[in-house]
Amino acid sequence: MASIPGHADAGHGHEHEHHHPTGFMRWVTTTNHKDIGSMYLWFSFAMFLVGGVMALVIRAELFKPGLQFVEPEFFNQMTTLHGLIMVFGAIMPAFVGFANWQIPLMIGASDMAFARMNNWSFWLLPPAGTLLVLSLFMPGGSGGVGWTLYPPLSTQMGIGMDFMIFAVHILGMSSIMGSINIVTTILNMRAPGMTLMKMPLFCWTWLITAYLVIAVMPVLAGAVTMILCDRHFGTSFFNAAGGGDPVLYQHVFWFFGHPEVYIIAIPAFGVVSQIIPAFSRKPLFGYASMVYATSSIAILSFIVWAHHMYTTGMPVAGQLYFMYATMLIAIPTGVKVFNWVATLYRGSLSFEAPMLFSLGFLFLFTLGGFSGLVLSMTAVDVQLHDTYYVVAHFHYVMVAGALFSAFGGVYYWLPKWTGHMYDEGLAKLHFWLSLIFFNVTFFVQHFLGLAGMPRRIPDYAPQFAEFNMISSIGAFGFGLTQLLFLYVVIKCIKGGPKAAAKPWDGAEGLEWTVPSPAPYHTFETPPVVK
Ligand code: CU1
Repeated sequence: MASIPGHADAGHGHEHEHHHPTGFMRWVTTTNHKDIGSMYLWFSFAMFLVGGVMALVIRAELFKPGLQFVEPEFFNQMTTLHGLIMVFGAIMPAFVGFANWQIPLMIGASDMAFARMNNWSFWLLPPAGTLLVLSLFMPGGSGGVGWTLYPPLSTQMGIGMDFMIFAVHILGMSSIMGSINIVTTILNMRAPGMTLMKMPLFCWTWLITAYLVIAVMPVLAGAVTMILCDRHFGTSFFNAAGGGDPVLYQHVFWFFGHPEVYIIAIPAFGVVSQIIPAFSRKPLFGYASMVYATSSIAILSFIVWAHHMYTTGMPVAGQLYFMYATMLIAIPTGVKVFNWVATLYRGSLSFEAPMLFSLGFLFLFTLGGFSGLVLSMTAVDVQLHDTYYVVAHFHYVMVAGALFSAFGGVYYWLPKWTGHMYDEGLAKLHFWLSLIFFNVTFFVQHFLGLAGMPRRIPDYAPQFAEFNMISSIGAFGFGLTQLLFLYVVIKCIKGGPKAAAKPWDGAEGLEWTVPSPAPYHTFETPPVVK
């Protein structure tokens, strides 16, 4: 214990006075994985609200045809920042928060391997989030590039782009350091007897995700650095007039971008793989096949990137390759979905909020997978490219997939984190309202896309009016519902019925997917060293 530098709970041999900072300084200086996990989760929620307000600006403008509330230029900045903030500021930090809280507890480690780097990983996030938002206030604002920052627009627009490039660099550093911490912790700090194939599946999914992060975040950094060079240092990577090619950016970006989809999805798989067995009172079905399927998804995610680029004019051989390679991912994904269903089969099921969100995840993520399969087909995608069908598809994966899983994880672990039970009635209400409003918002967007409505456009032809009105009503309902989530969480932190050592009828004992005894640092014996 004492060998871990800066561990907040551990007394340091060389420190004569035991001064523990309190209040704000405690959070600034903490090296404790639980503190840092909480900060990640709160930061993520704050960014979720910021990105959510931007989504509501978009949906308000699209409520009816014509221009109502905002200028087209501002609308385009909203689509750009909404995407960047949700991907890098909300979803990724949320799952790093879960990793910080749970991985040391699950593998029986005293803390994360590099406790001080952990602090730094987190504290890079607030300045990066601030830079993203500040880009809005620069001359030209955040531009209309979208979260993908495509040239030529990104090489020509105002100084807001430099803010976003800097933010992406810092966010990348943060997630790479977080991932190095996770890999090192899992590989070096497991309790005796906990072999890799005995780890709770959440640890496996993060181990795999961390490798993805370390592999592709530098690629994104390279892509935006090339934009920076084209902007300020006279290069022509993406400038046709100087011998470059804007399509090169798309290749580099999506070599990062597709694995990024799985950086978001795979930890969500991990959370759901903890919850479904606990509320089925059965061990996870097909543990080993889950590990292999998740690894296969991660490997395949590197070789499918150009399915985002079918309309750039690829050779037919390239189109066929990327189509079939993309379809291949459905196989290991199917293995996972069938394993979750088999875990449910003949289980002793109960339907508390974590289970409800996991079942919502299972159903709706699979639907998002199917629309992904539709889009993987080149001939179909050429029709649907940059339409609302794509927007509907990836929101099923990102919101009903990653976000629902995160909600489930918060409710599942909240009794352990706070010592209190949350208000189950309100949490169930949160689930049902989220489920209904999510589908009201996004299901109709499939129809808009099939009818040809383009994405990232502030105005539209009158025939799209009805579905847009429905979608906007759903979006405001979904947004308001999340204030209920905030209320339930705060209420639980402040008090409520005391949570039992095993709040879910002991079923979470199955969190250890093997019959071997749990490691000694479980929730029951928290690793507090005086
Ligand atoms: Cu992709």
